Amino acid sequence: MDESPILVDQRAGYRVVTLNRPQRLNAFTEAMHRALMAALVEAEADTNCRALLLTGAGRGFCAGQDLADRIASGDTKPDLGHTIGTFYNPLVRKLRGLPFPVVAAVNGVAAGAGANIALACDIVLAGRGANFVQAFAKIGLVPDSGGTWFLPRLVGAARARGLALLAEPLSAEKAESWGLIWKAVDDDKLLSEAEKLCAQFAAGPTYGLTQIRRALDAAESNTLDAQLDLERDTQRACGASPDYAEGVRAFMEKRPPNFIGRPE
Ligand code: T3D
Repeated sequence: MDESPILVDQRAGYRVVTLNRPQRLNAFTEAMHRALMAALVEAEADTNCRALLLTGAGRGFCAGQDLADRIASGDTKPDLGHTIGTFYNPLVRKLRGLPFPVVAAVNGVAAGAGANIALACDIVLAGRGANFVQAFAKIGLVPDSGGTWFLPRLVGAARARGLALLAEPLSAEKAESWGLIWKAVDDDKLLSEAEKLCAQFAAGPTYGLTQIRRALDAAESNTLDAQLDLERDTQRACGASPDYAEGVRAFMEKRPPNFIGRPE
């Protein structure tokens, strides 16, 4: 097994990024944070990259913060606000702001920040053997990496409270039926299904797709009035894009569109 904490594989039009500390269920160390951020920045700078697949090596997706690093600090009180501000929050912001869709392929347990980083992705697929655990309450913490924001919005207040306060594992199938994730799929089909989605996105109208994400995120805090204005402005920008022109032409000519993925 490669020792690098993050593996990057190039595919036609997208990248597969794998969290690679399987012996610790891909728990986050500073080195893994830095390598993951570098991989995302590099993908963002590559104009040929039009989707990203995030998954984990081994039997887990990600077990959140590596707690061995916390015990190592002994009696010294760690400043968790510092690590959240330096690593976890920038990671969630980066995932949410990438100029292409991000697909999480949750291949096993997703715990603590690992669960919420999956939820920050645009589409979450999970193998039927996977589960999601808001493990924070078990160690006296609160759901971070956007957990307190994502959970009530995705599953409603009562289920969000139950998940956060009880820290019980939620199976992939229940996560799908609760609306926490897009789909639970057979474990042996997880990667191929996620790659299929990425290939679809990589051939899609990338600019328009990211504008959909932006509009849906804005809707979380906008009034209907403000959202209608945002839809008008976003549609104006999308309507001026070459992909819109191509999409309409292709429809009228009864052929598949050939999108370039850029706003101009
Ligand atoms: O600190 C900050 O900067 C603040 C930010 C916090 C963000 C957070 O994510 S806080 C939450 C941290 N994560 C957890 O509390 C989850 C801890 N892990 C677990 O509860 C369980 O391991 C799982 C439910 C994820 C999986 O259980 P299971 O039974 O499938 O596996 P296991 O046997 O517990 O784990 C396998 C190995 O991975 C084991 O090592 P060993 O005994 O084989 O040498 C275990 O210690 C290790 N491991 C799992 N999670 C972590 C970990 N090692 C370090 N840190 C972990 N988070």
